[in-house]
Amino acid sequence: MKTDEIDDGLFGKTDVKTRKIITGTRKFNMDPKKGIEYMKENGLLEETANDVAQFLYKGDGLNKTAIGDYLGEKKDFNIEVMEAFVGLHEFADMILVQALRQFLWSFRLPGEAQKIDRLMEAFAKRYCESNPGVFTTTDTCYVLSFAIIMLNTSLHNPSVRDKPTVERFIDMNRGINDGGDLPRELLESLYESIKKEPFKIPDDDGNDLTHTFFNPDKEGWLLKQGGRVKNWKRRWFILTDNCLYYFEYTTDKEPRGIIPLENLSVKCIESKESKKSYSFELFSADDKEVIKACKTDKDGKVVEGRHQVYRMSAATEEEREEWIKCIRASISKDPFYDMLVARKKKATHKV
Ligand code: 4IP
Repeated sequence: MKTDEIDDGLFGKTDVKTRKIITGTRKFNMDPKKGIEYMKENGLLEETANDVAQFLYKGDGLNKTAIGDYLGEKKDFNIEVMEAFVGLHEFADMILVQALRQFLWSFRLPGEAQKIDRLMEAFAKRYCESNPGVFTTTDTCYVLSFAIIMLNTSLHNPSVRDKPTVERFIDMNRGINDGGDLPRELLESLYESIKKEPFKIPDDDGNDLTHTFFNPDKEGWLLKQGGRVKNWKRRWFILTDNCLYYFEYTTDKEPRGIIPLENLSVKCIESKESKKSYSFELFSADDKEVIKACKTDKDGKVVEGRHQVYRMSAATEEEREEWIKCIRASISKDPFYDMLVARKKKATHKV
């Protein structure tokens, strides 16, 4: 029967195509570059950045971490695709939080500082083009976007106890509109939106935006060994803003010591090397040097620390692992903070 034959033919053809799409999607999710190559070779995608961007934007069956990895690559073609991808987002008449929600839902933001920077720069540019007159410069939009993401962490991460008020949020963003202030109503509406509803991010594997790349904040009791006198003291430690603060009591306002983590590394210490169990150590590349840190001496004076290494001991293996993980995350996000600080200075004219 003729009709059946045609149907069969079409069906057969579609089947092959569908199978190829499924294979391409699987390949993409395992290795984005290979997936795209496969799609191109099989005529499922054209060679243009626009076509690839459309495919990623549609995202059928694609893993959002893989999309983020592909978009974050530094190669010229990937950057072109990334720009086209950002251009497919419609942000006109959206307040910044809405636009950010939409954008951060379309792929998983990669963890590397340079990649985050490129993607967020493109986002800020697109938002400003679609909403002329809201911000004076792209830098303002960029800086405010991160202020919002950090606000999301502070308001919704249970380990951050000190929840910022709307007034603090407004204060933190003073001067970022090319040296001037943003309208109060705008900042209030952004604050309220985040307070009411935290960001949702794709592929939720427990690492949502309140945990990844910002404030892997942690606090808790640890034993700390002295610098010159090697005795052990129980201290309350707080990890925040790439610094470790330690206090005598949880309620103390002033820390006994502050250890900036910049240029330091952390490692696990085997029990045979330390009298204390579950120990770990902060050390610098040059282990003969004294680590840059400050402490309060017996008379209450702030003096420089005298440690070549800082050795700490946790109560359990899990606690030790958690501290090491959080300290490492805090150290590795550092270049990103530097970039953000530089941009904020530009936006507030403090360069
Ligand atoms: C002190 O011993 C404490 O362990 C201090 O810790 C430590 O300073 C001192 O190291 C060490 O001598 P005593 O209490 O017996 O004097 P904390 O300040 O937490 O009480 P760090 O630098 O570890 O804070 P040195 O390097 O100052 O001697």
